[in-house]
Amino acid sequence: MKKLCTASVHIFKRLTIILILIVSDFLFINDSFCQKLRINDLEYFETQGVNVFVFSNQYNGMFFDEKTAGIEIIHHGVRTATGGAVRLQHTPEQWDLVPAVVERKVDKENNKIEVILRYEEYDFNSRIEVASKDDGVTLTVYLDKPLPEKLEGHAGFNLEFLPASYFDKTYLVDGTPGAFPLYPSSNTTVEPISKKITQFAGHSTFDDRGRGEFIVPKPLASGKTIVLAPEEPERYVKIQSADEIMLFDGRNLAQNGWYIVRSLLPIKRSGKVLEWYVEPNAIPDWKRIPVIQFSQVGYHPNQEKISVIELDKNDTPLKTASIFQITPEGKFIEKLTADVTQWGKYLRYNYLTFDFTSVKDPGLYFIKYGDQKTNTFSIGAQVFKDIWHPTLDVWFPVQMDHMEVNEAYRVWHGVPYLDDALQAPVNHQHFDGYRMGPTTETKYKPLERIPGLNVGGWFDAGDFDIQTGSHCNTILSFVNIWETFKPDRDETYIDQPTRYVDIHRPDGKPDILQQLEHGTLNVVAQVKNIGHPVRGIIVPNLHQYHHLGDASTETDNLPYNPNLKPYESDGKSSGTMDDRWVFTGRSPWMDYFTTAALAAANRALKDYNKPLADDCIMLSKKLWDERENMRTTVDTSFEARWFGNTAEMIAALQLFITTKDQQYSKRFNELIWPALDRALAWTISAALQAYPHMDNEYKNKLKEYVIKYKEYIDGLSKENPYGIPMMFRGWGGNTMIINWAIANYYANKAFPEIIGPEYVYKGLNYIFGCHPYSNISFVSSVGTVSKKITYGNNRADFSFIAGGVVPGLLLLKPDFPENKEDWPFLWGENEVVVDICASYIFLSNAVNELVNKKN
Ligand SMILES: [Ca+2]
Ligand SMILES: [Ca+2]
Ligand SMILES: [Ca+2]
Repeated sequence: MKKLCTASVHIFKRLTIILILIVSDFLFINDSFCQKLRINDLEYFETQGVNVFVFSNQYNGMFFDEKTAGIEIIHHGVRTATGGAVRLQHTPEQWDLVPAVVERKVDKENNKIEVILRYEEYDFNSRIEVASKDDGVTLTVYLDKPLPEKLEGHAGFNLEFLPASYFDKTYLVDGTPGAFPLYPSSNTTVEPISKKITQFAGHSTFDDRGRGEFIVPKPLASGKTIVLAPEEPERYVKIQSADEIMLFDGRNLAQNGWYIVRSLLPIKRSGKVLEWYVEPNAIPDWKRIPVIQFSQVGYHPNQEKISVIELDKNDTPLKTASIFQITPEGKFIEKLTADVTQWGKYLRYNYLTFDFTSVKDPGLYFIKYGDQKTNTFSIGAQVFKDIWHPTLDVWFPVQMDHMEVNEAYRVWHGVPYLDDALQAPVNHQHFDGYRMGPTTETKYKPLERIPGLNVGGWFDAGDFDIQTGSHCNTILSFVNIWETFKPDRDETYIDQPTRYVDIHRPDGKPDILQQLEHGTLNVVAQVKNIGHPVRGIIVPNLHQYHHLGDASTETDNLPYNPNLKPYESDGKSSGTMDDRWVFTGRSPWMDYFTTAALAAANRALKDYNKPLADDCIMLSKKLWDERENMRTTVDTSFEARWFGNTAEMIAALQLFITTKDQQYSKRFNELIWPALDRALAWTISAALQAYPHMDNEYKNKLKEYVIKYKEYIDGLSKENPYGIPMMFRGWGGNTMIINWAIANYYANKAFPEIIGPEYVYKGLNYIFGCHPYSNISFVSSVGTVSKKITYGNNRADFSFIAGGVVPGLLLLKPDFPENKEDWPFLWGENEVVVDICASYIFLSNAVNELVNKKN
């Protein structure tokens, strides 16, 4: 007889033990009935405390191995395992080949999921069957044909475990103990490059310094039974096989590697070639602890204050929640106990709301629900006053390209990329999404030096490229911030001639204008020296691209000299081809977007840096006029399809605001109304930004759209308990939520009788902690508890850059939202990018203005 599963015990809990035993003897003959892990309606294996996903998430080909695909385990509420698949390396890196799913079959009746995986490059298929058995699953690999010879000794079945989930814990391999290494220091060996399975498109993450070799990690341990964290019921996993199982540390090759459990597939065999039994422990009747979600920054006294409480679906909601004030004596005073409201189910959790709007006394508070107490937060008139300071004071300075950046005793980085930049070669597919077509679309020959580009700009994100598109976005935000709020905050010393930045040191100049100038300098340099804006500027080699550390060491900072040998230098130039490349393909989208950014920059810079402001408007008009002559061409670029002609609309608007020339308002009017009809939520912000500059006919007509827009935003509170637009793609949705709240600010400003200020606050409350999964503030160093681990260029230190706003929640399909705070390397959750931070500064100022407005 199989061991009784918990669920069955519940069914029979009113019967006597004897009756259970008698009944069970004939009822439970069928294996599947008593298996703990059963396939649910969402087509993954589930028991209380353990979920096993089998390719619910697939490798998408965009950034290759994102550590969010394959067979994955959600273990007591935390995703601890990923990448279960046939793989071609012991410890696959991001750009190693990933298998495509040819077929996925879910057999609910027999509790089995089967996937066929394919490596096109090797014409190699494998079939994996995952089936519920006892307290775990079996993972079985079948081959129709023996392994291709080239994959012998390479192809194996891997399952990856999150290092952060196993830090400070131990393992047993056939009874032999070991501790999981906090830092990688296991053994490796070097093999000739001829034996290497080539990475994506022939790129290489490894700089072999011309030696024709690569690194192969050796296992930490190997055996037939591996037990992970036997001491910890929440993390205990047992893996058994008749074949050898190895345990690797993937971090020897890449800091974002995981611990990997792996068995090589046998050579010259077909049929069933490997079987594992995997048993993640399930704590009986486990329930996830409720998460009380609220703004870590706190609340203005007059603001609506609604906490969202996230419950395990097996949890029984309590009737009430309370809020306590903390006195100067350290005493807790209960201010309010009120009924909670059931919102219902969203994704995998049940939600309650707790309204404490009536609590208005300034002070420190915490919320209590059952045994759960939150950390402390404020209620006060000034809670939003400083929330954008870390972003402008610290985050933006650290991102500044072509500058040395100092902060007190710390140098964030030296002056990088003085060797910018070479014309990218034609017909080239780059690994970060950049592409060159058959011509350069410039006067420069492939790999010829384009002068004047080693100035201004920001590192796009956790990587170091200059993306022109996000620069235009950021420039537009900075102009809007300056024109709307005039913040003259000065806490940064920025000296362009000596390329030196000093954080927390005023220099008599507003930082917003200095940052705006810095971004504009690079975009202007592009248009001046190339003739049009480019897609971006980025290192050519993959072994440079994954750079972690000081940006000034990603290249050698010496211009490339083909007369020298690689790694050879004459002190002024070098023979190493490491200078960044300029991807110069021209697109209408980028032209128009740049037209808009430069037209706007002219206004904010004209009293600050007149020559640069003059260049901005001159180049903006030049791009517009050239585009007018080319308008008949159909743009099939990704950006054009994605953004439609909103970029042209924004260009026309910004040129109109700057020049007051009617030709631009005419074009804006031609474009805006169809755009509003096509995609109201996406274009309302532009329409509202135009509002103060337009005539009464425009204003009256727009009102109808704002009424419709209100219906849309009111509908959001039926879609999720937060009442904001949640969006789940391969990247968290915080940018969209911030931009949504900004649109609501413009709507409130133009039509306060239709759109109230709460629609603006909601977006910021979400960013500050009233969001699924956890209640952490998504802005590092803002709020009582905020992101301490993000995907910045210092991510290998498990650290953050103050003021950075992360993308937020990633959805692991079908129902698992995630934002890890113990692992920085999931870019879709934790990578801070320039444009979101500029939007965040705008929204922060907007909320400050609104809460302090006298009604
Ligand atoms: Ca990038
Ligand atoms: Ca300053
Ligand atoms: Ca160089």
